[in-house]
Amino acid sequence: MDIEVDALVVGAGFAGLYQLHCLRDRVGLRTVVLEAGGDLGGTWYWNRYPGARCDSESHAYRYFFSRELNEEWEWSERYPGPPEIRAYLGRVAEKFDLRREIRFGCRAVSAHYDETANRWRVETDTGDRYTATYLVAAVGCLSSANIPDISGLADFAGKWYHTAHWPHEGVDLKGKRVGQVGTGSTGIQAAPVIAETAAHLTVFQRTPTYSVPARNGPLSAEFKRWVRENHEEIRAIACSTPNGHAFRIAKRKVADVSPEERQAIYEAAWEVGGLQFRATFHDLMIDQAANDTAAEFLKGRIRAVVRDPQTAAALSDIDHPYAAKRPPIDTNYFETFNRDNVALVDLRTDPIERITPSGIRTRTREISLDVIVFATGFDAMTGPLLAMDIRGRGGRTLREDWIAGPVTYLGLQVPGYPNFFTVTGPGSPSVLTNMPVAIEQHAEWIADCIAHLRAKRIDAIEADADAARKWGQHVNEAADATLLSKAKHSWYYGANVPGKPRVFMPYAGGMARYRRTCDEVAANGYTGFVLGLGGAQAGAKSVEFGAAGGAPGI
Ligand code: NA7
Repeated sequence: MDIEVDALVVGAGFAGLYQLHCLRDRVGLRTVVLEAGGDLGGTWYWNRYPGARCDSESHAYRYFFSRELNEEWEWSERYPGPPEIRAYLGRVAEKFDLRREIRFGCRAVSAHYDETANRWRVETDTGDRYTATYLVAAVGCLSSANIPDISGLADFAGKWYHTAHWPHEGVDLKGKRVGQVGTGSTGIQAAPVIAETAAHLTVFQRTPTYSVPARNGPLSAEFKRWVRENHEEIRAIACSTPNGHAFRIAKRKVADVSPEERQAIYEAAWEVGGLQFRATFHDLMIDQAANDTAAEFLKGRIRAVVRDPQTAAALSDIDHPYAAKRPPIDTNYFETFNRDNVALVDLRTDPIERITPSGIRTRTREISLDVIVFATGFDAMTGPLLAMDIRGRGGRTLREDWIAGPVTYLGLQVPGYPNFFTVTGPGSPSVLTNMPVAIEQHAEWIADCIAHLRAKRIDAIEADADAARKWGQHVNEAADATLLSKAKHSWYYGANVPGKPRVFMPYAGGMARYRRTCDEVAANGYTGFVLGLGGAQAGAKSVEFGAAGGAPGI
């Protein structure tokens, strides 16, 4: 089928849904959304592993554009789980009548820019062909699963699963010997729940990591009322913090308080739980000595909880500053290692050699397994974009153009790809923030930009190559101004995927500052973008981003 639309959006998660609403209902475009999954939800459609839960607190994990929507929706727990998030998105789709524009079970496989027609030609795995003036990738940052290439996997006689492709009908782990590879945010959520059902769980840990208790629980009627009545205040905080969460980062520095006060502050934050721990001091992410104090506190907690000294040492021997890699939050993760049916394998001293038909063989032993769970993360940020065959001007491919790492202007556009936008693309704060807040800002900016083009009868917008180069430098400088640059083996640098270029991908300058930059760019006539084909109506190209630094998100 050949279908002509004004705008084509790829992905029906938080980003695609809101982008559809903005483009169709605010700008008035004929818009279609392509979604590979069988229903709404994006990451929450696919991630159904045991213990899956959002790390953002529910009162801020939502759209803020509609007060009415907020009044009609109540989260039940402090951190929502996938079924409740899917129900929320279902409610959004129903309220704004979004489903009729979404084609489920339809994956965009290629998107080629036709220079002569100034149109995007998109093909799907269902054989449909779309032609669109505007193409928006709302494909998510963490949607391309990273399945490690460990020899022997094909011969494994048991079952194996990646957490991001968990079977919708669930997996019965009762009585099974389970091996879990990976101890990031996902593995830390999964292990305690798997251990409750499985006969035995072996956790294979490559890099130990910090974790703070999530302290999940049902929300009180009083809190729910407070959320309903304080929509604007919560929104204002989430839009003004570097991380898009609805809590402020303390202004004090670690050195401003005595060691006793510091200890009391950390203990109180530990009791509150969650990502707010990162907000205890202003300089945790910019000063190594300050960070060391938080790191020591958290390592001490691991040693206090885990009874076996060897296991405690392996779990707490952490080699990077706190929050320099994505900081997980957990429910009884370290406590799980006190169970009789749980064991830890430290891959730094005893690496995996291969998978055998009956389990995993490390350098020193063979561990028999019925099930392997890969909680091994994602080909983050660039993976979902590069999975499509995207071609811009002159037939150049995005894969060629990003061979040394992603090149974007503001994480919104790529030079050479007119009228192609990315929601929370590489070079934007994205994964360092509470995602819905970053998504809302991008979707609105893109819609306003397209409305501007149409009002002024401008046929195209494209990132200027020089502006993108400068933005790339700024993204690097912003990371280097923080301790994020001290964990070069993080997925923020693409280090978890063999062969991936080591480039810091998200923007660490903070969401609030980034929002101001995007607003200024638009207010000044889209500086750094070329407006109109051939640059006849080029926007002013001079573009300054100020000094890097500041408190990054988490
Ligand atoms: P992460 O944070 O990338 O964690 C993946 C884990 O898997 C991490 O412990 C990795 O160790 C480990 N891993 C990856 N590849 C291997 C191989 N080949 N062998 C052993 N261990 C491996 O992904 P998550 O899904 O936990 O979290 C992603 C985001 O989702 C999270 O930040 C939230 O935003 C939600 P490594 O640290 O690379 O040594």
